[in-house]
Amino acid sequence: MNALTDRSQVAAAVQRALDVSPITDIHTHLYPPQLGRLARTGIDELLTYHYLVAELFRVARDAIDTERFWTQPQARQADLVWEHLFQRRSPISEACRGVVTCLQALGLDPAQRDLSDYRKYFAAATPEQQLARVLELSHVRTVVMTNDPLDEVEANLWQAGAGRDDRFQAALRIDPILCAWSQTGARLRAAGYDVQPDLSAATFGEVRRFLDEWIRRLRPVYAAAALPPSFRFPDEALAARLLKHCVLPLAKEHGLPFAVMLGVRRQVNSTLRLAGDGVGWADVAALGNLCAAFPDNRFLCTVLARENQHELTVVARKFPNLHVFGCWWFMNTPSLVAETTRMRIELLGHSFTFQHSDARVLEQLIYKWSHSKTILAQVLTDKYVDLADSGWPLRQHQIEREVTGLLGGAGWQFIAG
Ligand code: RAT
Ligand code: ZN
Repeated sequence: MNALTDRSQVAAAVQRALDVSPITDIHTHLYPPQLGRLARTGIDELLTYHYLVAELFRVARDAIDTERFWTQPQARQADLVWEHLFQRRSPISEACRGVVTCLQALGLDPAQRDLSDYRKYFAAATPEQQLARVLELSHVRTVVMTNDPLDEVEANLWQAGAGRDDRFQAALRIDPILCAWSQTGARLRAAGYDVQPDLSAATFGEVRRFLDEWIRRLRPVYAAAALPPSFRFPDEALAARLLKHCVLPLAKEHGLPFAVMLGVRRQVNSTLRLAGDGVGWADVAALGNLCAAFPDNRFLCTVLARENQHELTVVARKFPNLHVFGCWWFMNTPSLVAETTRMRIELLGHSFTFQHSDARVLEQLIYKWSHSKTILAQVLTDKYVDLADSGWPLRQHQIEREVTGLLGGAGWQFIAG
């Protein structure tokens, strides 16, 4: 087979690889239909996505009272988002454009002025049908959920024996243990675990027992926590001690990677509720220290601040037990995805997971992946053309293999150990 040489051939080969590669979405907040209202879908969910709610309050500060907004039914909240962000102005932000992309991909007319036809369209499909349709349109084969055993609604469903769906893999999320120990300790105590606020050896053992039970119940592919910019390691703070004495030894025992999501400042504006979290610069050196102190553990990492991306990529070069993934949340913005992906390829080759969607609403898989893939196509084409210009023979099958790796294959390999 002839090597691909000119730019149009390379671009076509990359596009084909992107079209045929199945995606593993390594971090989402999606759930299978049997988890009932946790499995969000439809136009009202799309419009009340917290990324859009934050934008609504920016433009309708005088017209909408924040407290009153939260007391309104979801359909009314969606009407307000539609009116202020989609009717009174062009929906040009990334989160707004995402809704437009979804409507178009689903065969709905984005120019529709009222929401009732969209609502009818979504009401006509069963959750199972809609799931199949969206997975097909987005080329997503597997999604990794976010499973918090301290979320009462979710925990009750699993404890009641909610059925599993192979397309949805679990991730054990433990933010409340690492970041809110005083409340979480009290809850664990109430649930019969003999934990003390001071974190004695016996307490570590009890936390471990709790986590162990949930690992056996959920069979997660990794454990994870989002950590604030103040996180340090080593450190005498609770999060660092819990990680050192409890979480990481347990993760090692179960062969589970631990995903560190660095740089979130929770509730910088609590009136916005879920939309009220912000970003701060993280101490990426702490991650390197973790990788060095626990060489037999595997770490996944994504960082929220643009300013931390370069350091994270360099740390990944130093530690083969670290796998970088995705452009997280505020980083999932086309200009930042482009620069971050370009840099990661230049420093790491293909040894990272290009993207995760963070989708909270099923249909978001469509836009988050199609927007990201457009960027990956541009970046990869440039990089492969540079390589061809240097005299390297490029082959279609090789490009396909590498694209499959970037779209989740490399992540699976890392997770599998
Ligand atoms: O992107 C988001 O929706 C955020 O609210 C968070 O869920 C974040 O991704 C997280 O996992 O903490
Ligand atoms: Zn998330």
